[in-house]
Amino acid sequence: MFEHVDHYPGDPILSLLEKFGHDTRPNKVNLSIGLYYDENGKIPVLKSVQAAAKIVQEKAEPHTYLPMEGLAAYREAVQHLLFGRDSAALRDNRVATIQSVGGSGALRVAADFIKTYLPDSAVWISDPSWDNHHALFTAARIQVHTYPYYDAVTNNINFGGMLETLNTLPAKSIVLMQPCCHNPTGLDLNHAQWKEVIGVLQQRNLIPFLDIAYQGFGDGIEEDAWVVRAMADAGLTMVVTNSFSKNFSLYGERCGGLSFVCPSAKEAALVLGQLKAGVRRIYSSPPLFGSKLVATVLHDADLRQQWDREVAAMRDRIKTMREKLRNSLTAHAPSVDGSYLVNQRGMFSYTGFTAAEVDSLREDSAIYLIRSGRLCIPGLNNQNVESVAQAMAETLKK
Ligand code: PLP
Ligand code: TYF
Repeated sequence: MFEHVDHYPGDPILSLLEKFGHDTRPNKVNLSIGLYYDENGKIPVLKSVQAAAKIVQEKAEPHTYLPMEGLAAYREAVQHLLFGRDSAALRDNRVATIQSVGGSGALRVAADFIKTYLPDSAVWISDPSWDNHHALFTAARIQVHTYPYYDAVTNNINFGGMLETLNTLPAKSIVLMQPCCHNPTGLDLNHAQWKEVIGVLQQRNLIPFLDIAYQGFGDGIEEDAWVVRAMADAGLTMVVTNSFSKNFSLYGERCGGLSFVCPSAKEAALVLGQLKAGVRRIYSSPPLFGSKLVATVLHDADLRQQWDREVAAMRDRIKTMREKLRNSLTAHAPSVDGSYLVNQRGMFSYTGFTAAEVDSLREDSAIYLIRSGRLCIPGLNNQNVESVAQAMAETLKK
């Protein structure tokens, strides 16, 4: 019956994690999958989230269904976090927001909506981008194209190439961009460059799709939402997907959001209705527990402050590890320019290492990067950063 079913080779990132698990070398270092690890190599349970869990537990509310669009308090918190409390779009009721099954679920529900209501629009993603972007839109039968983003020669953004391509796109094309901490390159546009992009989006009547999975890991929770707010304030019609997997360390609770900023309150109401219908057809309603945790933290002044501090601690540790790796690498290989390590932001650095160099690091030194050369900074700690730098320097000398 199922002989004809295609073999699934697995997700390259998750397969590599499995391989790491089977590696028996005691000094092995995992710098592959995008998870935030603390200084002790553990995935943290945030104190603010622990306190919220206690509050939720003590209330002992029934485990009832959430509505299709999710928990109201959670949806409001998502809106304030992304658009700011004083957002004109929110005040005018022009934003339709649903709770989603992680950031991935938001992307898929958005993709289904786009396929139905903008059937002629293709999606343009950065080259490179998170691999799953391609898969999620293709699954919804949407055409996916890429715009230039990473310049391997300069290890920087090819902004000219990006703008040139955006300037050729037909009206109503969807342009997927990451507001901060770009996965996989760690390279973000600066404000001046974003302003230029906003100009092109307006001029050509393009639809920005902002996917923000690392809010707070770049410059700060508010700061990292800058372009979301700039685009909303510029009056653009746009889609925003967000994930709390990383900044709440709530990976498995599947907490995300999907927001459409619409030209009018009437359109926002129509869009919300169809997003609910889309959810109903796929999974009916989102999970309850994680949404209560996030809503509890974000609506309680003390817990919110505690969360801000905990996100700041994660962000600062990432920055410290970037500096330490750069300093040690420069000490071991003075001719290597390691400045990219401190110029890139968020969880990831694109090292420019070739697949052969990544293989050599893994086979000779038990250091695991993604074959694209992506290095996940939070896998570093004070115990391993020196030996990683040394191995990187040796690999570059080979
Ligand atoms: N978007 C980007 C850029 C990501 O890196 C990720 C996950 O790491 C997601 C979306 C999906 O997030 P989630 O794990 O919440 O589905
Ligand atoms: O890019 C990453 O490493 C994260 C984690 O199927 C991830 O996005 C990787 C693969 C996957 C889900 C999450």
